[in-house]
Amino acid sequence: MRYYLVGLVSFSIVVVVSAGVCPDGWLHNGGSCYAFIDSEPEGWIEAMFYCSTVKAKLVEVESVSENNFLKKHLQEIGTTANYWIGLSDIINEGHYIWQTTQDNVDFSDWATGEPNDLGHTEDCAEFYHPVSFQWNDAPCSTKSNFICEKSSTSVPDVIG
Ligand code: MMA
Ligand code: CA
Repeated sequence: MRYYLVGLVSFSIVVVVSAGVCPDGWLHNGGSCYAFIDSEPEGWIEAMFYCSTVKAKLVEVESVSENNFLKKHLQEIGTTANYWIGLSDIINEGHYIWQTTQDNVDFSDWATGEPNDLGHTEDCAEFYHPVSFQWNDAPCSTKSNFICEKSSTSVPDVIG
């Protein structure tokens, strides 16, 4: 008597990365999640710290499409408030950089005449409501709304 064990194991796993997922209350766009914080206006440094506590950064706006998405949302919610972004020359006057990543400013959307460092008191950048949310420099101690940004998590989806 002979026994033959014929094993045929066949499997295929196709992993497809589905659309990014954001925590509840965060908006998804282009690989990032955004939280618009309007319940507790903060100075710019406190806004930086708040975002770090939710494992995010004060928003860094690095492209036309990202800028348009954020400005469009601000227009849609009808706010008249200004919103801090993560851009400042607080460390090195006259040299604006994105402060969480220390990235240079390749893309910018300053309003005409900005940044003007009015009264030598303005080192922090914001989406500025009076000029359709183009960017303005303002005193970092001003209590304003702000936007936190973090990467969206991609969820692997086994489909076969
Ligand atoms: C305000 C203040 C400044 C800004 C100017 C623009 C009067 O000051 O928001 O930061 O540069 O307006 O006119
Ligand atoms: Ca200004």
